[in-house]
Amino acid sequence: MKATAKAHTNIALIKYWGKRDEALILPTNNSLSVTLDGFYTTTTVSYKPELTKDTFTLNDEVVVGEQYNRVTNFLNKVRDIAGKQLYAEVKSINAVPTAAGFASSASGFAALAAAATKAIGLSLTESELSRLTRQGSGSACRSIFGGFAEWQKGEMEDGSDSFAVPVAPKDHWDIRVAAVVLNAKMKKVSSRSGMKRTVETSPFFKGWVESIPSDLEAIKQGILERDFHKVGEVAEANCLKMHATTLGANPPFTYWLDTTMSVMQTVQELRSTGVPAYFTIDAGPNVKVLYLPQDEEKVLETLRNISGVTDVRLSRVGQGIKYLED
Ligand code: 2P0
Repeated sequence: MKATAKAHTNIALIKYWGKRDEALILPTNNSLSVTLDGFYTTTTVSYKPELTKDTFTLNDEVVVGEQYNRVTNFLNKVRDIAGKQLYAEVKSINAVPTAAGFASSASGFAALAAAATKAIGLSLTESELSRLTRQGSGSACRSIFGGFAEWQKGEMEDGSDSFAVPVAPKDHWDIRVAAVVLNAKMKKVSSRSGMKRTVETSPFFKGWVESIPSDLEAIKQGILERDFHKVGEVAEANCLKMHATTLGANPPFTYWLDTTMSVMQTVQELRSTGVPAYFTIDAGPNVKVLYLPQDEEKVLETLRNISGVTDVRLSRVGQGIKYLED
């Protein structure tokens, strides 16, 4: 009744931005991401008859409140599927520096889903695991797979066809991602509430959704052909479109800070000097930069010299869910 799993974060190149069903976490559009090896969560789940409720520690600290509720609600789904009403001790270690602005919910829920289902005796296919993981946090369903993965939104109202599928494995292509950490702090609109406000109020949301199929087709072709310019161009434009929808929301908001803009402009300038580098940004101010291995030194040096940048963390393409021996 005990299992440990490791899952990596992912960065979306085609963003998940908008839900059509908030309870089931069903998205309005397909998204596509690359799994990253530098940032991961390792989670051990042990079901114990003596427990009267679930317990959850993150980096050895007891977690309570909303974060705890999301974990225990997710475990309820696992218990329902298994038909076993046993409480669990959940211990997670995050190797996702929160300052790097990577959503730890992706690696967190992917590792939790894998460990919780294995420990309770379920043996799910990767598709089944991805579908279940989605109900913990949407972007997490893509972290079941390594390399490049697409979350297919599905058509069914019950979410049965909404899960991620692999697009290309880890070893298909050695691209790199630099996470650029900024020193500024801001009052954060969570991705959950930000996308909700956008869906409900932004007149740009319709255009966002309509633009997804052609972006997806182009980026998948670019990935399969290892066409870095194509992948970078589509990813950067898709990110800008996502962020444009927030400016149209009521009340309007943006995740960008002045340094976010500096990094974006520096990446575009770098590109004009012949170094292929492209940016993408999630629901926060930090920027992720895509580049090729041969340009690592130049990209790193350029990013580190931007005023307001405190750290740059590098990552390669990562693997999918891994079960560890207890
Ligand atoms: C993504 N983001 O595709 C997009 C891009 C943020 C911007 O997925 O409500 O934490 O748990 O399903 O997965 C962040 O949203 O939201 C996210 P929930 P999640 O990575």
